[in-house]
Amino acid sequence: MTATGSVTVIRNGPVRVLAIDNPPVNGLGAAVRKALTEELATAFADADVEAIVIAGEGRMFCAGADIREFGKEPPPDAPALPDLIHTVEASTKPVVAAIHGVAAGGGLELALGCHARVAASDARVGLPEVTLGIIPGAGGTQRLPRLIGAEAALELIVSGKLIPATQAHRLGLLDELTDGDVIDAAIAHAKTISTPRRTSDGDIEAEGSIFDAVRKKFAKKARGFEAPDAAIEAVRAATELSTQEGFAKEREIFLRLLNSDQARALRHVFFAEREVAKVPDIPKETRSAEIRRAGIVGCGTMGGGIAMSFADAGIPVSILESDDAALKRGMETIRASYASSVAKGRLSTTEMDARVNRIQGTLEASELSDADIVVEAVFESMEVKKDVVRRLDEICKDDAILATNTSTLDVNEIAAATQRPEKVVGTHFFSPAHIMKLMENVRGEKTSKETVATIMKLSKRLGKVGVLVGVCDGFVGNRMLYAYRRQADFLIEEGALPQQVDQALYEFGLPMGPFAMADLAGLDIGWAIRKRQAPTRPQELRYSPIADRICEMGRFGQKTGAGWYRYEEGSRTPIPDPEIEKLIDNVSAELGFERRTIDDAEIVRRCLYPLINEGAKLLEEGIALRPSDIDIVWIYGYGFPRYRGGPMFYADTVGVDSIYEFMVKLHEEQGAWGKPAALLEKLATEGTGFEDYADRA
Ligand code: 3H9
Repeated sequence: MTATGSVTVIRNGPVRVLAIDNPPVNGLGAAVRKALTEELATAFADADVEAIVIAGEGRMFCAGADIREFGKEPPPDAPALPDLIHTVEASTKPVVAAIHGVAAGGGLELALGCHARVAASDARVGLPEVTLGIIPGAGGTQRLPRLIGAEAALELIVSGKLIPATQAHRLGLLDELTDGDVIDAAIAHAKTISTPRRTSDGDIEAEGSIFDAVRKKFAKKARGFEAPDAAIEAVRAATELSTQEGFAKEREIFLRLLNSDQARALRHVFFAEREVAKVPDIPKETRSAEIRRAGIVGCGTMGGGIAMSFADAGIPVSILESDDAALKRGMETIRASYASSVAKGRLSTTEMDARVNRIQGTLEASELSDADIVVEAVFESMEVKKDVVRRLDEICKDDAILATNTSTLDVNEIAAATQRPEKVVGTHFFSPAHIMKLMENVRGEKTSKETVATIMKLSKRLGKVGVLVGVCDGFVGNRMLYAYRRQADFLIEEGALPQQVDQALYEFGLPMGPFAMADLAGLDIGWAIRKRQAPTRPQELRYSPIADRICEMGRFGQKTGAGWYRYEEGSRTPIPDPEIEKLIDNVSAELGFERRTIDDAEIVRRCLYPLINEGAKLLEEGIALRPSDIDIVWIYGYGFPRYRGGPMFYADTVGVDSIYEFMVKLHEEQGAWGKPAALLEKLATEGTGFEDYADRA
């Protein structure tokens, strides 16, 4: 890989200003590190230079190490970042960081090596390394605690969050804030320094309890992640060892994590999150429509949540309902949801009022006539949806986009019910829609490029991650979910229990297993779909009757206090139920299964490999654009553990060949349910994986 970037002398007086110039984020790649080392040496040697300011060109100060350099062979050229920062800190001439935009990771570590930090008051700073599966590896875990105390440093490093400059200033991380020119302010500040203050000087102490406290605080968010614990270990070293020993300890941990599976997976997700917004045949310059007003049809759970997403993003929205009582109920749910955010301290009353005021409930369809987009969120039935879009087509202005929030239906058929199929698109929100970040944006055969560009941009504006997918039953997420779910049902017929399947998948890293998830979502909708599909279900394929029997008992999940589990009054904790175990035993006997012991590893393979196989089919069919898009769908829509990189990345870590072999066997046992995807077979035969496939595409 060619190292890019340079360092420019942008002001040349007694205070020399060096600016990192490596668009788009001034990453500290090898060329930048070399150039900065050379410019510093020149400035140190120049008797006319009394002090130095380090700044960044363009949008920000610096986003840290160049992540693309990680894990590459041969390793990048010297100087290494820690050495460069030691050089800065050791300078006998004052060095000041002038921070605007963002100082993140190695960028902030560089600033910590400076003798003072001046920042624009709207800048953000932080050490997000743990989000990449590593720890700050250029002195951050040793210098930051010495500067702001171990407790505050721990919080910043373990959370991985970027914080506003104002907060960083209060913590003592930044010496000065300015609303004016940050370089002018840094030059003025540099002139006031007589003796450089080195952040790494001296020892610090900390109460032992702070380490456990932070571990506890982040336990839920950090479950399964290796880096947060490693970061705690590094900060503890800052409080127990000498500075030099601490630096060595930090480096050792950093290098240990750098090429771990988790760090590779998290880097993959970092780039996947950015790639997902790019649509190969739709260039960035493609015209997109401006969304000033939105309309929603249907004030149920989905409609209400979608309306809140618009209101949260500052877009006024009207919700249409046909029934006055349903509208009142829906609006009340919206208000209650905002009020609960206020009660939890997540929202101010003023902000709640502003958001509620942006949502207008109406019984008059004509109120949607000036909306730039209308999202229908009515009952999941082709006839109902077609009828709604047909009416919208008549009411809405000519250039309005008509979006359908279907989770399974054919968007082409829905589009064909209108005179504007090029303006029809699927927007599959996930429930609860104002919280879940995923939007599957479904491109129909006739959806125009402008409509796609508008929707992808809108997702971002709504604070969502939009993934562009093609038309098929269940799109990407749910189609893969069917394959996963089916095997979970079969496993309990063969010998496992719901709680064991759920536990194995929870241990794998999912937020909950399939049975607890079904109880949460409600079992009745799936039951209705299965009943509808029953006449056309291929009789030769295996079918598990257990879910239907549970519904026949009137158990629809949490909302009825019982489903796959039972629930105590007012509690959401699933309790294994002997009645269900008896039912499972009976079904096993009826179907002629001799129940056997099934271990957790088998459960994970049985549920996940068919899911991955379905992902390969989606790629083959062009429904998903890239393996990494599928990973994003599963991370954002279903809580697939980010540190495993998503199902397709995980497949590569397991080895596509072993997944293929597994599917071949399942095919023999289960017929079409186990049929290996042609792409899986191809990659297995080649001895490659989904990453190679993506690189070639
Ligand atoms: C580190 O520093 C380790 C050290 O402790 C120790 C070393 C020894 N490298 O996000 P955007 C690309 S680890 C390479 O859309 P925004 C990104 O892929 C690093 N590339 O912009 C995208 O490319 P493309 C710790 C990077 O304005 C483009 O830049 N630092 C890097 O929405 C624009 O990015 C971090 O974890 C990078 N470091 O957000 C910070 N950063 O155009 C990571 C970005 O081809 N970065 N790119 O798709 C961020 O969090 C955000 O980029 C930031 C700006 C908030 C800075």
